Amino acid sequence: MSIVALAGGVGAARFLRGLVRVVDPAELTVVANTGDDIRLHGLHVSPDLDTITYTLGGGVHPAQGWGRDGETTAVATELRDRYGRPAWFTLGDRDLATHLVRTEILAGGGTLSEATDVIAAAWGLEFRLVPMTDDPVATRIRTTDGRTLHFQEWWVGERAAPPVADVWLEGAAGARPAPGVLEAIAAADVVVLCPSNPVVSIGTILAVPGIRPALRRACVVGVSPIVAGAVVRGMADRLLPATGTDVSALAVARSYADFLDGWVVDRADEDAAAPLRQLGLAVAVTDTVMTTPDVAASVAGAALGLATAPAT
Ligand code: FO1
Repeated sequence: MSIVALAGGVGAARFLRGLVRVVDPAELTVVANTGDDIRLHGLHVSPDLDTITYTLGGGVHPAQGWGRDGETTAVATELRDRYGRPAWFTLGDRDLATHLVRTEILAGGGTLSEATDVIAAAWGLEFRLVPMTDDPVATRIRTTDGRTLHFQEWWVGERAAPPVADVWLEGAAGARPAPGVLEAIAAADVVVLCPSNPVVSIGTILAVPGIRPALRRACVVGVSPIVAGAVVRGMADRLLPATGTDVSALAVARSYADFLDGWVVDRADEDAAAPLRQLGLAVAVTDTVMTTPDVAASVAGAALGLATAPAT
């Protein structure tokens, strides 16, 4: 059974810890968002690729969900205190090794996919991890006071305080799916949308030309990232209104209606099951807040179960 998972950052990584327990990782391709990528101190940082790599590779900072465990910040402190470099986005000492390897490969003419292969192999990942594109893209936020910020400037730099007027993936028009992405989707028995941010994680993957049409031809199931009208983590509730989508499991499923076949919702959203089924979706209702890998495995099982079940 070949599986493709579309993934963002922390929520996706938590879900993937369960997914790899219920499928053969050798049959799994994870397509990760690169709209969060940012160039800092001359280094190419890919937060969502790294969050997935560190979490599934066993080296993530457990409380943060991003960055390395046992991290230190000697270099970041020196950059700030001795060299007066910007310090709003902290790169830890161990994390820097990843960005140095990635940047070295890119500087040598390699692609982001090639760099990802090297890093994933070093972390012993048993599934295939690919960026959504190897082309330069960046998620941009236009705030209601008229400024245009890089996603990280808004999310980290300004603590997501400024109200958002618009969100888009800069560079999308010229971006091509990374090698193997469309082939993996075409060959997949099922494509799973991880419970990631519908705007700046799943939405950005869908913005890469070719991916959304490919999903329309595939069996696609997803896990709602919204529970009882709220996010489990992150800031989707701050961004969904800017895209005209209500903050609800039902509204997010509707926004995927042109390609979605099944949707897993939390027990708190049981009342969404009937309208979702009227949309023609297969629906599973279960505990979706992934407090442990066991829960994540049951959520993954519920999602995969929709792929084989007839539309109920
Ligand atoms: N998030 C923060 O709130 N503050 C940081 O200084 C920070 C640094 C950082 C460095 C590397 C990395 O991969 C992620 C980092 N993040 C930080 C989290 C990052 O903003 C998020 O992981 C994603 O971009 C959104 O899911």
